[in-house]
Amino acid sequence: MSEASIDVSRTAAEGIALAARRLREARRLVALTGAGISAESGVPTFRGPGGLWRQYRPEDLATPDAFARDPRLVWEWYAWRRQVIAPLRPNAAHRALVALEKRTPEFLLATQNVDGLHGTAGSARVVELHGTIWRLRCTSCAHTREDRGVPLAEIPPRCACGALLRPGVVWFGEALPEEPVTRAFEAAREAEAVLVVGTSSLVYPAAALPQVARAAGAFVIEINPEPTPLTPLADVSLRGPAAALLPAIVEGT
Ligand code: BV8
Ligand code: ZN
Repeated sequence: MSEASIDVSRTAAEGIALAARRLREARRLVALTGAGISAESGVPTFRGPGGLWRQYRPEDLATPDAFARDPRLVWEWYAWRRQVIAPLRPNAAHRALVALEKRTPEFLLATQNVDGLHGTAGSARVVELHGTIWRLRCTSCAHTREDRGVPLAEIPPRCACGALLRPGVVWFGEALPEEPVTRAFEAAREAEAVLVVGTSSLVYPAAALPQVARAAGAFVIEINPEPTPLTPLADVSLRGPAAALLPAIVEGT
């Protein structure tokens, strides 16, 4: 039975203090982030109010079928997202995770985000479970490159070999990159605490990470303005925005 279900009257301040204590005591930590941690930097979340683009849902565009059917449309969506994200900066929540990483002997940040803001903020021990919007890779040869050019020279971009380039992200129905997933789940099995920030906990296998950590005995801390399917499993679930709550917790550690 998680502590959250024992004392539902706990105030936010008590939750923050408990989370801060657990993070201070932990030598082995895993953090899982989703689109919500970048919301206060201005990045539209996937499923929130700003998540729609023209009349399309992300789930309809972030698939190999959509790309095969209409590569130009899918690239117009990614080009728009690159254009929106390019000028944006990390926020206090990204920076709080950098501070936490520096003071935790074994720390791993697993992000579902493709915006690259954790790296820009200075996170070093980070795995991008769903890839990055700043990488392009060829649909035919092995060519892959980092490309932060905004706007892109041509849409859809093409490889020197003539084939289409695609965004270096993981689409629905595609396997996640093996090395980041292995690192993330190994760390989750060893973690004493897992910090879950700004994710709707709907997309697998990323959403399984906190559950694996919990099954191995980790203390589960969630930060989200809304409840999620993870909330009933969390030891502490703090209702609020990451850029306010995360610094408060990390400063308390
Ligand atoms: C796989 C990259 C198997 C691209 C993304 C049926 C058919 C096919 C597949 C499936 C199926 N049923 C289930 C599946 C599996 C599927 C899945 O889980 N689907 C879900 C929707 C049910 N998963 C997959 O397909 C994965 N692959 O299973 O492959 C396989 C195995 C072997 C061989 C072949 C195949 C691939 C999943 C990855 C998909 N790619 N993105 C791109 O970004 O363009 S997922 C997409 O959702 C984003 O990456 C995003 O990060 C991720 C999760 O969303 P969130 O980050 O949580 O964002 P969201 O908007 O949902 O929520 C934001 C949250 O923040 C909210 O809770 C909100 O309250 C909160 N918030 C808002 N403001 C703040 C805040 N929090 C804090 N502070 C704030 N200020
Ligand atoms: Zn090529």
